[in-house]
Amino acid sequence: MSAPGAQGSGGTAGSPAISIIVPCYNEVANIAPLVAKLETALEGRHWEVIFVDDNSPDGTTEAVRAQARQKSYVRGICRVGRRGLSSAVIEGVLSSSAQVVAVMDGDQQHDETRLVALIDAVADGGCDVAVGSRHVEGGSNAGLANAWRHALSNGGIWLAQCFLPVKLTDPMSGFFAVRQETFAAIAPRLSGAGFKILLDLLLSSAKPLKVQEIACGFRPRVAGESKLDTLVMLQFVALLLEKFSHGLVPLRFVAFCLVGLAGVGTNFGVMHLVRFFGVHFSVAQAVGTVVAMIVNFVLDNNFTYRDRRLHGQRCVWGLLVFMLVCSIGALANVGVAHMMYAQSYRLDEASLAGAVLAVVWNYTMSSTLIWRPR
Ligand SMILES: Nc1nc2c(ncn2[C@@H]2O[C@H](COP(=O)(O)OP(=O)(O)O)[C@@H](O)[C@H]2O)c(=O)[nH]1
Ligand SMILES: [Mg+2]
Repeated sequence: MSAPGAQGSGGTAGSPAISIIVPCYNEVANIAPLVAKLETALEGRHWEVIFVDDNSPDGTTEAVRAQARQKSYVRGICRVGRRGLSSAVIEGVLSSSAQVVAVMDGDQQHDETRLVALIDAVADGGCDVAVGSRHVEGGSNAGLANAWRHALSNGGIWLAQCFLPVKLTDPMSGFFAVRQETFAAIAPRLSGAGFKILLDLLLSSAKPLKVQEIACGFRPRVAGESKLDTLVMLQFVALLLEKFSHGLVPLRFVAFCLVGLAGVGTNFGVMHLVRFFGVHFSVAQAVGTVVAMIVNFVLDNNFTYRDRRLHGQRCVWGLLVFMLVCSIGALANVGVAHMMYAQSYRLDEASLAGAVLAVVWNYTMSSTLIWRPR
């Protein structure tokens, strides 16, 4: 089989044989240099690059459009009111009609000179996914910002390897190639949350994917900032949990429960603070509950449902509905616990059953009434 997109084989009519999918958020200074690098790396191939930008405030969208106006092989998808690396990649890949897609970061950290090797490894039929690895001989992760990032990366790799059905030295890599139809077939089962789309792909495939690793360097960032934060790390752990439980524990539910725990802590802290000023327990507890609900709403709006975040008036309306939903949840909690206790269940069993019911109720209502999928 000849290389995909080689001139004379793929021709230049119709869609390109290769799509490079680049998720990007606030990468304005990196767009034009990356396109120039791709032009050199993929010379002689019939390719396109698809930037998937989440309406970055720094002008990334305009930078992509400026390139696309001049170059037919540059395309851009701009998502409004959405955030997320993995979901951006999914939409980019699904918008492609190429034979092979390659995913890479938009900050020039991935070594574009390895693209051809990744693409050809997949197109030759030798593997389902070719992964740019920083941990096979010849690879390097020297571009990680500091010792903390190295430790995080190594810890994440170790954790991911415990769950993976295939042997892989760098499951956290964001640089890989795969046949478009392979990705599209797995897409409905992908979790789509967080940063780790390769891991999501490998864990979501019905049959283990054949993987080949290709040594690859990882450069330091030259412009812009990393978007990896605590939430992204939590999303990574939740992704593993979701996949390990075969979808029984959805990622969003794990996040919702974690936020709920923060709410319990808030309620407790505020109640004690208010009591400190000599206020009656019932009043102090009521103040603690209201503050906890507001804190929970803000955390859920920014983390759990970050991709469906409410703004402005919808945010105020959402908070009111959230407080109503949680109040009903709390009543149901007390009611069920009381009923079970009256039927001679043990105190902690009754209390746990009430709490579980309330969490499931709050989660279901929040997901359907407040943060509806758009
Ligand atoms: N569309 C989109 N791209 C994102 C988002 N978060 C990160 N990215 C892009 O994903 C790539 C990797 O992110 P980066 O912050 O560099 O991660 P790091 O290399 O692990 O520090 C970069 O091109 C980012 O611009 C997001 O929420 N939406
Ligand atoms: Mg980066």
